[in-house]
Amino acid sequence: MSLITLDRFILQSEQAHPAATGELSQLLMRFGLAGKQIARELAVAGLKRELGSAHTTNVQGEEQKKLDVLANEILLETFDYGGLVSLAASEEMEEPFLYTRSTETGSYAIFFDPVDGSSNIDVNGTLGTIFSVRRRKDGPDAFLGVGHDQISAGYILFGPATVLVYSCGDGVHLFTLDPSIGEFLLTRETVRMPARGRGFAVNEGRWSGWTPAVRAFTEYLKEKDPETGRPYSTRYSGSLVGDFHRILLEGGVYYYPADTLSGKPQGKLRLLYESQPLAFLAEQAGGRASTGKERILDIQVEALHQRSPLVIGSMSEVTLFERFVRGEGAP
Ligand code: FDP
Repeated sequence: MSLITLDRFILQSEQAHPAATGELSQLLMRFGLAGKQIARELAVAGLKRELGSAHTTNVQGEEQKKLDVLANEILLETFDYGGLVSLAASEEMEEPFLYTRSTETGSYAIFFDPVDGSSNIDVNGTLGTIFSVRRRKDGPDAFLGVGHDQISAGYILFGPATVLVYSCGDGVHLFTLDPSIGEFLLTRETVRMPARGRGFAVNEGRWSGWTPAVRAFTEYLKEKDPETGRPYSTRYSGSLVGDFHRILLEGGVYYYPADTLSGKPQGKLRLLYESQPLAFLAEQAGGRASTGKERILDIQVEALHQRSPLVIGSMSEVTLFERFVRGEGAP
């Protein structure tokens, strides 16, 4: 059986677009390279005593772990040659990083969350890197736009295996790292998210800050009703990438709603490098992503670290969530 590496798959996919310059292909391959480097650092961080706090906070006031900072540096360095990228923005940097050597040539802007699920770092839990690619725009607010501006998005999941999932708008494709040859190999092409699942992922400890509609939806999922397949099972890992990956494969729903008691009226997740890239993947796989009222990809981003509530997953559960928000309840 011939092995289809990530690079081979990307190059073969490029042939379907005769006008392609090859730049996007190069850029996507670089995310594969960065993913391998981050995976290596995560695997040995405990041995090298690189776990724990960096004793700094990011722009959102969240504690930065040493590995958040290291993964951010790896990603920045990965795109610092070849003239592909003019701007990078990340959860870990207050302002966008400008690649001064590529100001004129770089056709792309990239956005990433270097280590998603940071609270899992010190306990050897599931982690992820989320990325998004847009065409470069000029001007001081070059990152502003809507989620539909994304031309590619993906994530790397660091679990028992390291998995890379991406889409360029032609379906969602899944690769698994084979450590023995140091290559991501195609394991599933054109992944389809089940239209309905049996699990839900939410931090229920935040219940007291939720709206009555979100509470009612959660209660509904937990009620016993064999006819509709309830109760659902709770599956929450503390890593959005880990939880989304399960939902991509098995169906179900993840939500991080507004939480007024914790001072998060817009929820916790950031549009540019968390919600919109995963929304792009969800829709490409046949699922949905919403705030509860509005499609995530339709949201006009007005600030680099802008947050919004997120409900993402199977068509059936996301639609049901929206019904509860409108006060309609279950059909
Ligand atoms: P984290 O801040 O720990 O990096 O990115 C936000 C995120 O992780 C998600 O991955 C995760 O689902 C969520 O926050 C966890 O937040 P709570 O601890 O509030 O549940």
